Amino acid sequence: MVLVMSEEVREAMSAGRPVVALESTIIAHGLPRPDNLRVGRELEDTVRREGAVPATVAVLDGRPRIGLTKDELERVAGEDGIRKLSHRDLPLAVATGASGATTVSATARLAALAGIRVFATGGLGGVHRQWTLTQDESADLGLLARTRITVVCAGVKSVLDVPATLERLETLGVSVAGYRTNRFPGFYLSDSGFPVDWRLDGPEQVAAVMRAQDALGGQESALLVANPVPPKQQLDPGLHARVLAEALDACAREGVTGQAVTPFLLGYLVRHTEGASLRANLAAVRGNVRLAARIALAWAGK
Ligand code: PSU
Ligand code: MN
Repeated sequence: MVLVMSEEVREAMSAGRPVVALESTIIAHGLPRPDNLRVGRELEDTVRREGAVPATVAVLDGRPRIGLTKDELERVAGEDGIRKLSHRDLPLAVATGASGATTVSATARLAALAGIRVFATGGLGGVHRQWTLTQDESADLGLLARTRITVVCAGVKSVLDVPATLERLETLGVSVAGYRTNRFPGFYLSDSGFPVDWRLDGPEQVAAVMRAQDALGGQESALLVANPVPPKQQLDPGLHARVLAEALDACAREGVTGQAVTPFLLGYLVRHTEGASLRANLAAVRGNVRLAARIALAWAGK
């Protein structure tokens, strides 16, 4: 087996106990140092407090890891040159012995390979604004169209073209539901301004949808549970709109492209909102991790 599972994850999996996969790109490239290490640990502890086992995913020295030790998490958070790995990068990283943090697409792929069904992140990747010029669409979408996993997220990142991303999710056949809301969440914002067709109101109901996916068969697609950041903890919408417009300008002006676009925009927002975007991002991720643990418990029948 090419995967290396931590002892904690291996034991939980073999006992049928609830496990939640966590991505590592948010730690290595989505959050500023040194806060990122503390957040990585805190998210793992949140999963444990809810009664599930965290499986933070990354690739170290060419070995895909499902669940990290303390030292391994430190490497992901602090190592210079740690790469950002999308699912297409996995064979290259494995064969060349590279180390990298995994995006939603790579984490979902490895988690599914390990038999983990529930996964928490902040905001998904999607269709970037200016898609007609750049064709920049995150690999997250295509991968989730063919991976049977439940992803708890605060919608898609608000730096993206949200309505275009919702259309793509529909075309690709990815099931999407709001968690206790009929509005699609907007990552830093509780409401993206767009509706969502389905609403789920509890972990048991989410688990029932997962069972229905399996019973119906067909395309091995994901279920997105879109869980909004609480309105009191969201980024001020006016500030968000203003700073995001500046960030998009700066991104175009500086010629940032490819994998660097998302970290550039998120970093710009952190610096130009005096950390308010970071606080909203963290509030969203914390809520998602907690909900994912509860869904994993319901799924495991605990
Ligand atoms: N959510 C966050 N912060 C992040 C990301 C998600 O709160 O940094 C990461 C995820 O790993 C996601 C990636 O898969 O950004 C998308 O990058 P791209 O747009 O290059 O596909
Ligand atoms: Mn991209």
